Amino acid sequence: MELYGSYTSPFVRHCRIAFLQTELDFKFIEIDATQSAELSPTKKVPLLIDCELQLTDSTSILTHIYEVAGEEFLNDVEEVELYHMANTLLDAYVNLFMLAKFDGITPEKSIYLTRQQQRIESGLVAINNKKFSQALPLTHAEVRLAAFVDWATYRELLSLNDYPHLQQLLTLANTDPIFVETAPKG
Ligand SMILES: N[C@@H](CCC(=O)N[C@@H](CS)C(=O)NCC(=O)O)C(=O)O
Repeated sequence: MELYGSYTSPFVRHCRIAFLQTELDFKFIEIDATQSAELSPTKKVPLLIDCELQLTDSTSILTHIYEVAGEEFLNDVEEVELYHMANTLLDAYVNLFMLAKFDGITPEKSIYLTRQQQRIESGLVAINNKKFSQALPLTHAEVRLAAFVDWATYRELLSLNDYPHLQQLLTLANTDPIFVETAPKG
């Protein structure tokens, strides 16, 4: 299987973590935004190619990886909720990050970005109030959440001072060698 992506994307990181955890054979091919726009119809990373199968979203890629490995992926409703809530906030953050980077548009200049900012703040408070694993292994949703907060702190978009449970989760995630090995770089 070939996984296309960047070393910074948290969506790609989750797929790399799944490959390393399941020990399935895969080739990682680093691509930039221009290449992803050419290779993927969604113009996003990750992209997975497995013979005739082309998958353009981290959730379908993870579903495939765990299915091939014969392992479970997201079958508890609370876990599905946390996983998608983390994705909603991550999408909002990527939106903020991209608009600031490419167009110089910040929430002060955009009503919709202000709403995205508010979504992130209320979402983080709600997620921080949830209960998380106190020891490894993390659930799939917790891995997604840890990859998200690690990326947002790496990009200096988020400080975890006001979110102690998220900080604890990230500290625990960083005791997992695979999580550490896949940390954002570049
Ligand atoms: N729903 C997608 C989101 C992927 C995504 O947003 N990837 C970002 C990188 S972190 C991207 O490629 N963005 C390019 C763009 O927005 O043009 C998934 O789960 O794979």
